[in-house]
Amino acid sequence: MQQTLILLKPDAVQRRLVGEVIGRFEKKGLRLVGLKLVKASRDLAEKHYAVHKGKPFYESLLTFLTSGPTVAMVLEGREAVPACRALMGLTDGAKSPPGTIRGDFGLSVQNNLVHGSDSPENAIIEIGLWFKPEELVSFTQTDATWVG
Ligand code: DAT
Ligand code: MG
Repeated sequence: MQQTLILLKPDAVQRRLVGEVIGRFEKKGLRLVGLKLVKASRDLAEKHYAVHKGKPFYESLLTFLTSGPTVAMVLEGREAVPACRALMGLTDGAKSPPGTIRGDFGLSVQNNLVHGSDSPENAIIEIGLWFKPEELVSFTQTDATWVG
């Protein structure tokens, strides 16, 4: 079963959108297997966004991600990576369609509320950055046969 790393970035926490956003992932049918509140260190933020090192927005992005608490989650389910990316919408909130998290709650590119892994391979790497193996809880959800 596919897993993905989802972050509710500091803007989502500051704007009190944590419950709303987690609710969307839950209602879609994703299974919550890890959840915690983290104030990301510079080191963690650098590792998480290593692929963007050298880009003009990199320093600002790190300042943003380390500016306050982030809710880190591991979600599991069939096609969890693309399913979560679809719920999130496009990177730019202004261009993201209504009905998506970024489309419904923001206009910004940087302050776009959520992070979601972009491939199963990157999900494994990112989960390893944010969670220790013992922090993940594997269980059978009672509606699994209905949700898929
Ligand atoms: P996504 O988060 O949709 O996977 P990404 O991996 O390309 O997008 O970029 C990571 C984050 O960096 C993104 O959520 C917001 C920020 N970002 C991307 N492009 C940007 C830009 N042109 N200006 C400012 N911030 C940007
Ligand atoms: Mg990305």
